[in-house]
Amino acid sequence: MDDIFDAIQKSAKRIKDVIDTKDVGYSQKENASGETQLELDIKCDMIIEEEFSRVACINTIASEEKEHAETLHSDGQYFIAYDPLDGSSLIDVNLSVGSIFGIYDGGFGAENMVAACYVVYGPRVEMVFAQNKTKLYLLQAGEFEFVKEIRLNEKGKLMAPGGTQQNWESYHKEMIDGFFKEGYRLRYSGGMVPDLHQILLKGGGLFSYPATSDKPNGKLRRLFEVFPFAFVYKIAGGEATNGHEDLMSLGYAHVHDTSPCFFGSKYETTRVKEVYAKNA
Ligand code: AHM
Ligand code: MG
Repeated sequence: MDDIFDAIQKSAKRIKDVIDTKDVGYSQKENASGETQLELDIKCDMIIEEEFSRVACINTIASEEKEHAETLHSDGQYFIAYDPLDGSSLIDVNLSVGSIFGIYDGGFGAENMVAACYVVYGPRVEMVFAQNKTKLYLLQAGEFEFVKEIRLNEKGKLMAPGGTQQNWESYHKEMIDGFFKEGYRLRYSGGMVPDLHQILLKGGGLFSYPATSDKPNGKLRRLFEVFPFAFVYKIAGGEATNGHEDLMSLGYAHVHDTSPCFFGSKYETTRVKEVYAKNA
């Protein structure tokens, strides 16, 4: 696992350099989810693949930018699913973006997840690594330094409600409105990494990307986005649900499968489950 941690750090430093220097024009390709891939997405994907290919314990990788999983070392123990540059469309307006990694032992699937990690490229570069604890690191003078362990409060103050509101279910809208009436404050940039990072570091709240009429299975991908953040939040003392089930109890059929998702502290996720149970 140390080798993987090291390869993620190397990738993050290289990605930071690319973000700082690379032209961000659109390329002509589409990724497996049918979205336009930025040249930057492809470059970041290549960096991570290159770093992971040097780590013998990594068996197979799956990336948001690759249609299929790829085997690197057939006798390796770990399977890693990653989103090389989540929120990359925010780069041209200079908002924060991130890389997300889910580390699985013996095969992909939430039940095999043993660690999860994300990197936020903002005014500073920070990394959160969750294994038996959720730990925050800061990139300083070329090295990632441990800062502190992160723990969520039972109840937070922030609300990050994703998805197009016009396409929300009415009970979902009522629930979100209810949180705002209770005093929650809106904090939504459109990048799940900085949005979830903010909630984690400010003690709690709720991030949601629900099922909507245009996206009945949500938008966020299980292996690269949903399971890793579910793991990070649960280890930090929070919860992660699709409204009915724990996100970590879900399976997947295809590498790019999505799921509605809610991540937060216990107070808010308990409300989500109550509201969704009534409207099943
Ligand atoms: P991406 O992987 O193509 O960047 O998409 C994922 C991003 C998340 O960071 C964010 O929470 C979500 O898409 C926002 O979606 P929307 O634009 O529908 O609000
Ligand atoms: Mg993404």
